[in-house]
Amino acid sequence: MTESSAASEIASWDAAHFMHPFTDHQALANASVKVITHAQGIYVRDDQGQELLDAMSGLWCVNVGYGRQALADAASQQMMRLPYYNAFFNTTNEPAVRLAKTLVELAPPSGDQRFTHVFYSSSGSESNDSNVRMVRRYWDLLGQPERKVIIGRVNGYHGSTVAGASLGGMDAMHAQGDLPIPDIAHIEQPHYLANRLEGESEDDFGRRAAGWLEEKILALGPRKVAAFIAEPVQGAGGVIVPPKTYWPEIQKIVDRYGILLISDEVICAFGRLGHWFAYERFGFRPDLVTFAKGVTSGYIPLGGVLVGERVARVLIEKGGEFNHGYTYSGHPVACAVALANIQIMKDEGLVERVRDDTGPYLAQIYERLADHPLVGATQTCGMVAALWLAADKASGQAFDPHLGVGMRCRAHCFASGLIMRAVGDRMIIAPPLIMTRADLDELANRIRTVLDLTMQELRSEGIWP
Ligand code: PXG
Repeated sequence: MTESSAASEIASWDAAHFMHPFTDHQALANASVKVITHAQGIYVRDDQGQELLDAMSGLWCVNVGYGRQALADAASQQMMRLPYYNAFFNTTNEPAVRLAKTLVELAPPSGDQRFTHVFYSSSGSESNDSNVRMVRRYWDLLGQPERKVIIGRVNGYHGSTVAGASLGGMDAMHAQGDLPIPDIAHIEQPHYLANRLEGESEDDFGRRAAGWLEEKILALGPRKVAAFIAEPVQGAGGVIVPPKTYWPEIQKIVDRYGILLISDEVICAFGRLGHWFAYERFGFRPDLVTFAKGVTSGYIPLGGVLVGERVARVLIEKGGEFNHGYTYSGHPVACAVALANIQIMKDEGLVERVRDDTGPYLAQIYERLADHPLVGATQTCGMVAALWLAADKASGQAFDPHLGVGMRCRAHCFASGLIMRAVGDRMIIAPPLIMTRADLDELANRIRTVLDLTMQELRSEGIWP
């Protein structure tokens, strides 16, 4: 069998049997599927031999890049020593313990509390389900069972399970399957370009956007509110970086009403924003921190929650048995890979590199890309960035959404060997943290090329002057 006949079989079996996540399968059948076969460093390769610069790190996760022998070795050695054992019935395993200790040591103190414990799952979605269980149990144990409502944000993303999708604020997800579940509420996102008032400064907007939390708490009744959950920087929503006044004001409000604060750092932790955990960058003090993705650089599924002393003490000292957990909580192979991944990040100084060198350099690159006629605005934070494609740069007028300008740009990206994601007309990236300045220059060249190609296409159709 030749390689290409094998490839066409894979594509037809894919259409016949594989139900993909978040996919319109009829549209996929018409578009034809791309089979990714290999990856090395910052590049992935498909079955046609095309090499693509992966500026999305897979799906916001391959922080140390592809092809790391140390991670494969950690997995295979752990598989041969102890591939699996549960942590339910007075048993434990060494990688899970070592990783929990490592994670709480990496997490900076959250105000006057420390992170003391880790609850493990296998994904971000499950971790947020665990958050819902822990938050409700916490308030029950404190004799305030009426505190049930968890407030999330419009356009926030917290996963795809029933609880995760409910906490998130994606209309398209809520429209399928009667979501959100009861006792979840949402406030508007701190998206300056979309939600500012005429003449309002970014700082003023940040404080006003945080004020929506207080308004919601008061509308619900403060004694009914259990927690607020948010991403430090919204990822799947389109890389929306809040104004610097936002998080300090949110902190004041959660303190004022005594509600728990959950920082969903599934994307933002493990160096993505130049810190091990993003709450440090924004200076707020969460009680629970959701993690997944970058903890293993996506080499193997692992997620979890860092549990601060405030919650851990109540659950442990007052709670008795917590009737919640997964077969794979503390999976030894996943935890061994995470330990090896964190070791690579430490040895190569990747967190500091993003904070002091490549993060600021990416910001410079995006300032220059903002000059492109098609770009209405840019935002970066550490190693995430967004380019907003606008119909009129001067007035900031958006394109008619029916033109699908973001999707057109994404098609040019793929054709030109670059992976960027389109969220509406926001083109977003989250490149591997191993990228050097030279890699980022190459990325900038490819981005400029696809912007030019997109502009030419719009011009040829009379959409652009
Ligand atoms: N929280 C956040 C902040 C996330 O970004 C999850 C939770 C859920 O994690 P799992 O491991 O259950 O997928 C995520 C995941 C996108 C996209 O389109 C983003 C995610 C997942 C799928 C697609 O950008 N983030």
